[in-house]
Amino acid sequence: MSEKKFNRFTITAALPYANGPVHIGHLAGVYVPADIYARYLRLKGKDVAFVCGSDEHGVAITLKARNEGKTPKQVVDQYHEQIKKSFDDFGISFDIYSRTSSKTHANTASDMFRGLYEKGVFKEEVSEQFYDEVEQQFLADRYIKGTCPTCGFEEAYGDQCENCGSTLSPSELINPKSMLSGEAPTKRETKHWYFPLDEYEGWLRKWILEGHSEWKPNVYGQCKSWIDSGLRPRPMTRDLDWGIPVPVPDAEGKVLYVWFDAPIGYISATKDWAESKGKNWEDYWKSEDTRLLHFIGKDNIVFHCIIFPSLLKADGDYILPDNVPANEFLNLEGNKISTSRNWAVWLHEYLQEFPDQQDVLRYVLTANAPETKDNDFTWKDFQTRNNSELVAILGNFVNRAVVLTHKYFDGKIPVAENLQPVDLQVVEEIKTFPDRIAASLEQFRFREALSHLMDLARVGNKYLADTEPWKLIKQDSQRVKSIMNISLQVAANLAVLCEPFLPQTATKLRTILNMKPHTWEQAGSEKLLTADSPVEKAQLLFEKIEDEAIENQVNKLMETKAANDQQNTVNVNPAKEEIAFDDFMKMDLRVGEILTAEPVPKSNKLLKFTVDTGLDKRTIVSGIAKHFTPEEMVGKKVTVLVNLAPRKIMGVESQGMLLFAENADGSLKSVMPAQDAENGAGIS
Ligand code: B3M
Ligand code: ZN
Repeated sequence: MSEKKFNRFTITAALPYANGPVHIGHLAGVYVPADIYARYLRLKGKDVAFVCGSDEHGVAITLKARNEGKTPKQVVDQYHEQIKKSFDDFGISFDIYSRTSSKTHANTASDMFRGLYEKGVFKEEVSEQFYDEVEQQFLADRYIKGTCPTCGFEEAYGDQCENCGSTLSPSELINPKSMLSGEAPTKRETKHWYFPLDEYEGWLRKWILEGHSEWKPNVYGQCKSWIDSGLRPRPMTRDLDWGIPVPVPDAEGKVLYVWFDAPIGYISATKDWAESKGKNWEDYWKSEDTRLLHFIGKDNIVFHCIIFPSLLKADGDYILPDNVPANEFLNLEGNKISTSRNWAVWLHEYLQEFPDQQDVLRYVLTANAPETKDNDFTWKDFQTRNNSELVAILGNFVNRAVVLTHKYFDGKIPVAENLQPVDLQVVEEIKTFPDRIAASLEQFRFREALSHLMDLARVGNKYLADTEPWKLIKQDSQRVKSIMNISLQVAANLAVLCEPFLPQTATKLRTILNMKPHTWEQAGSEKLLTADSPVEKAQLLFEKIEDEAIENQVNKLMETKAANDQQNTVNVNPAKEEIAFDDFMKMDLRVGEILTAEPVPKSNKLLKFTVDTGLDKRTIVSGIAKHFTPEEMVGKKVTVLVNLAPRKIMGVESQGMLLFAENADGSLKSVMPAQDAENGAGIS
């Protein structure tokens, strides 16, 4: 497919929900790679529409508004601006950053829905949905919480368990509760418009599984497993009061499903952009010589590869994505990034702490991008990559080339003459880089592309180290002229080729070298800079990051962790139902002392104790082997429930129970009476 001749590119980047700021996971997964690609294409002189915008509908927004005591509109207005600014700050070069609350979008999405409706594509169906009797409204999947049937996590959402990752439907939850009123939801009948995805299965199989085997394995694999497990009709409408009203008769109180309207946001954004540029938007969406690419994270694959293309196909007039280079997830210091748990590096906070160092983050996130598997961001790695790669390799090379030119030649680019084999070899090497980097980019291998770029800086460093101009300058300044010229040409090539990855650095480099922007095709030459023109005084491209700055970041995360843990402990297990005083008095709790302790054979959980209860010495079995060793228990005072009916556990009769405290993470802590409490003393 990619050999096809494309004259135009429509590049989309997932529309972030306007319900929170953006973090490094967003950048690494979607926006940096999309931006690298768009910038690269522009440098190649291609016609590019790079579009994005805020996703402002759906339950993600209404839930946030509810939690913050705001209206959905207040929420999206606030975050839209913040997100837009972060993207700007990090040089994400969208041609337009739009929003799905725009007029153009409401019209585009409504027209699309109506068009499909009039073609008879949708099936109307009445079904039972969860309903909150107190709040008098239907409940979206995300509004229902309950116990996950797979892992037992009690806070699973109706559509997904965030603990084990399984996809759920609300009716699978054990003990479902409405998040609005907290009551158990009832079921009521409601009508919705379904898109018959099942009818597209054959077509999808051909189009993706046969036609797009070049897609990244993680993307292709996910598509295949969806298609193989059978596709079902999907409702394209929802009972909600926030979104685009369903534009057909008998649809009061219903809005378009956010995953119907959001991808259409790409089209409406393109329309607004085209209009402002005097272009025709249809060229970018309906012309076979346009290459449509969706940059997304892995959780959006099914929507962009299966559902949205099927809708476009049903409409009939649109081109389909030629590739969907989805990334996996970026974790942070070993844990999943989580907005609700504040386990993230927020872009606006990063810039407060590392002002003007956008490119460092872009670099690290690209070098460590989760292209084929989930990856981990650590502050230590961030520091190392900055100090030993950006500073030591790229920054150091440019700095030496510029400083020496000033020292020896008054800051004027000297002429290269009588090139020696060592110079010619560098000239030959320079020529290979544009194609090398491009080949990786064309395959969406951004990490590899970036490492090629750094190799060019390495070529420069090695050249200086091999030729040692500082030793030659006294006896052969003519020779040094050539060396400095070639070195600066390497730097100039770096200025062009680093632009997609490190746009801020590219600008700085061009300023230092007094260079106009060049195209990708012009790079690869040892004649980018003209002899005799001046270079500016050296300015450091990157600065060393000290341990202290890194420790601060790590400490900040540790504080977040501590706060989360504390919150967890407070939140564990809601109170049990009330009991009468007499019920409590039935329990005979005593101070006991562990006399002996040993593991129960064939069990990795159980320990068997002899306990002096003051009344007698008896055997008690307790499931604490994962938390305590037998040795550490001997001699300890314990709280014992002595009048619990005897039970046989793994063949051993246990006469009573030892009491422990259980933390939210399941770890057990002793509940120990004071060491001088006497065995047999009653606890009440
Ligand atoms: N807002 C979901 C997400 O942020 C969604 C993407 C829409 S892309 C059309 O994961
Ligand atoms: Zn689960």
